[in-house]
Amino acid sequence: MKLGFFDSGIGGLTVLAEALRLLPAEDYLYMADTTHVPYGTKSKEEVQTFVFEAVEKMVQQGIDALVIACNTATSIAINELRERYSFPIVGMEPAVKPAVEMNRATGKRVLVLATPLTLQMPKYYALVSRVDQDGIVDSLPLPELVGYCESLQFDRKVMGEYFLAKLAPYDLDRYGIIVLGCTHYPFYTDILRDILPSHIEIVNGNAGTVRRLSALLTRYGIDTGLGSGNVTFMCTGGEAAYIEKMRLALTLLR
Ligand code: DGN
Repeated sequence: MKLGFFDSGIGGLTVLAEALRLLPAEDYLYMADTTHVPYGTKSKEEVQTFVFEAVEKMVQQGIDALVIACNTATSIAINELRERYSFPIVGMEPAVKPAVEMNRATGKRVLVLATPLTLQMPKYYALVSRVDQDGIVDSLPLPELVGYCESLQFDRKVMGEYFLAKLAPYDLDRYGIIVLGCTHYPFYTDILRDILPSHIEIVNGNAGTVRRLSALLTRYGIDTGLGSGNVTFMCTGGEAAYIEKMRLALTLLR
């Protein structure tokens, strides 16, 4: 049994790392679309085509379930993928709902960080309209951050200054939670922690996604617990150096 994880680049590794913690006895195939990363600044039609092509390559390798470990790709292609394939498919959703619920008692606001494309999609608009009755959710696109992450730019000073500049227009005393709505962003959780006031919580949807995956495997009657946590890495461009980069990046998360 093999679980497929897909992202444009290394972002989905933050979800895979959570899966390796919660479901350690499975085998994994991780695919990065290195030919087209980053997605968040491209058109909806382009990204949809890229996702279909990459997922088809994964299907040819034999996968029993798929996690679209990318908020951008999920908001653009998840419904069509579910129509094409009969195995279980789980997507990402910015953790806005739990954040709003957690903040209800404090009266503080929620700030969602994500790619421009995720924040522009009707799926995101529908999510916020559904869960944000009190109008406490603000959204901040970070178009450069996936690029920084892909080049393994984790320097605390450089990235701390980047986040401080982006957050400067916000009165952070009014916020209780920051939602990381892109799977690349949890690589920066520690750096964000350093620069944010201590009352602000940082949340992401990774554990929720893995729990949904686990529930779906049970519902589909797929045998679990028979693997060894082995991860096979692939990328659409086939670059050996990128596969090494993915291995390295995963060690940063474990
Ligand atoms: N990791 C992707 C996401 O969660 O949206 C970012 C994709 C990209 O290439 N911008």
